[in-house]
Amino acid sequence: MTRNGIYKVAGLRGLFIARLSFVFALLLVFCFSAIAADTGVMESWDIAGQMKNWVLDTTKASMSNPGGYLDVLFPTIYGPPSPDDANIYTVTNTYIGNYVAAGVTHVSFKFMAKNVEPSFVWFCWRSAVGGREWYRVLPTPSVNEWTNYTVNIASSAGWINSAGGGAAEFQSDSASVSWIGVRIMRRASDIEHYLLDDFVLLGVDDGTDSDHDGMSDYAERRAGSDPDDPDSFFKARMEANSSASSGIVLKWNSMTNRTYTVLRGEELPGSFNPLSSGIPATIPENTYDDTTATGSVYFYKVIVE
Ligand SMILES: [Ca+2]
Ligand SMILES: [Ca+2]
Ligand SMILES: [Ca+2]
Repeated sequence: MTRNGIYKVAGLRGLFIARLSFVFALLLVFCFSAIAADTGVMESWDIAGQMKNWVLDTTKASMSNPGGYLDVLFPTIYGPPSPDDANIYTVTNTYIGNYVAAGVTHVSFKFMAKNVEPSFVWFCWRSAVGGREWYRVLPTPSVNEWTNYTVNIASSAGWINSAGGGAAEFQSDSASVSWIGVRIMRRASDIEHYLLDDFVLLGVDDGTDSDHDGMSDYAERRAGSDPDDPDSFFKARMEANSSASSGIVLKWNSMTNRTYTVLRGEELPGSFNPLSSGIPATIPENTYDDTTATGSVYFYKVIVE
C-alpha cells in the first residue's frame, strides 16, 4: 500500500490492505498464462533506415524508418478508401510460428495517425493453413499522438475470419501463424501519414521492470501503462460511497482498448466471485460502485481482461 489510498501492482501477486469506514481489502491481479518462446522481443526499429524485414504491400504508400519507428506515407490523395490500402506486416521468425506452443496471449504495439484519422485500422494475422486471415477492428487511433494497443490473441472472441472460421479454426490456425501486422484503410481526404512502434508478442512475464515502478514491463503493456515512465502504472483505490450508508466505490486508471472484470471475495485465501465483467474502459478512470457491500470484510480483484 502506498500513500493516499493508491494501490500498485507489484509483480503478479500484489496484495494491499486498507482501512476505510470498515475493514476491507483490495487485491489487484492480472490473469496471465505463460510458457515461453519468442515473446517479449520488442521490434523497436531503433536503427534508422532498417525495416527489419517488415513489409508494406501497397504502391500507394512508401515506408521508411527515420529512427525508432516505421513511418508510412501516402504522398497524394488517391481515390476512395479501400480495404487493401496498406498492410504493414512481418513474416520474420520472431513473430511467426506456433503461438499456442509459444504461449502468446497478446500483441502490443503503438500506432499513430500523424495528420488525419484513418477510416479504420485492423490488426491482422494469417495462418499458413490455407492462408486464412483473422482480423480485429481496433479503436480509432488518436491524431498526432501515440495510441497504445494490446490485442488479445489467445481467444477467438471478437476475431473475424472472412472465410467464416470459428473457434476450432482459430485454435488450429494460431498454431501456424505465417504473417502478422496492421492494415490501414485511408480516410482519403488528405495526404496521410501513419507510424508504428514497439511491436511485441506477450506471453511470459520475465519480471523486467525497466522504470522500477514495481510493475513489470509485461504487466504494464497488458494494463496499458507506460513501461518507461515510473509515474505511469495500473493503480486502483477505493472510497466509501458518499451518497449511501453502504457500498464501496472502486476506481482505477483505465486505458484504451481494454475491458475489466471486478471480483469480490470474503476471505483470504478464498474464492472470488465476479461482480461484473466486460467492463469497458471509461478513460481516464473507471468507477465501480459495489452497492451490495454492507459492512462485512471484502476483498476485491480488478482484472485486465
Ligand atoms: Ca521505437
Ligand atoms: Ca515498470
Ligand atoms: Ca511504468
